[in-house]
Amino acid sequence: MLLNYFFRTGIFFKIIFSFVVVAFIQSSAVASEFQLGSLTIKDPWSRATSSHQMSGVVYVKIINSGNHADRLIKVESNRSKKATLHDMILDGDIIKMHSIKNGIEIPANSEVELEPGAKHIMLMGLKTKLDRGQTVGIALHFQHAGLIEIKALVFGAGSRGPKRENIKGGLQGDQRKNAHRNH
Ligand SMILES: [Cu+2]
Repeated sequence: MLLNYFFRTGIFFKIIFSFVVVAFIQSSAVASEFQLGSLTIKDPWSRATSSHQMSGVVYVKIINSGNHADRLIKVESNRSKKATLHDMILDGDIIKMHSIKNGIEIPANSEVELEPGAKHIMLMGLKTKLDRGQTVGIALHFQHAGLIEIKALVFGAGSRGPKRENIKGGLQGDQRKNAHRNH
């Protein structure tokens, strides 16, 4: 029997192993770069939420390699009832969050990073909680470049993002100190 021969020679296990390797490479290589005309959408990420949290947050870097400015005017998500663009401002000693009315400008030949403590995408009215390792579908609407759908990878609750943490790793050092911050 052919199958018996494979078992005896170990080829069977080699084939299975190569499938496992391919599956692993595919799952760990979650696309972190998306292209829309001269815009590059890089490393979109989110944070895990607990079941009583009604809102979530998404961060992303947007690089404009073109000679014309563009503007992120609207966001949507498959994981929440509503998604909005938010910024943080210091009001006395208190950091407050407010929605951005006219969108976020992406100047020509430059980049804008939505990151903790600054501009972010707010997911309002989460349909289900966000778990680490999941992805959040986000639609970004640009004034000139149009629409692109991206996937943001969910990191741990107190994560400072892909630059600072492996998806499988826990909180470390100052990540832990910042863990109470939601934005
Ligand atoms: Cu917010």
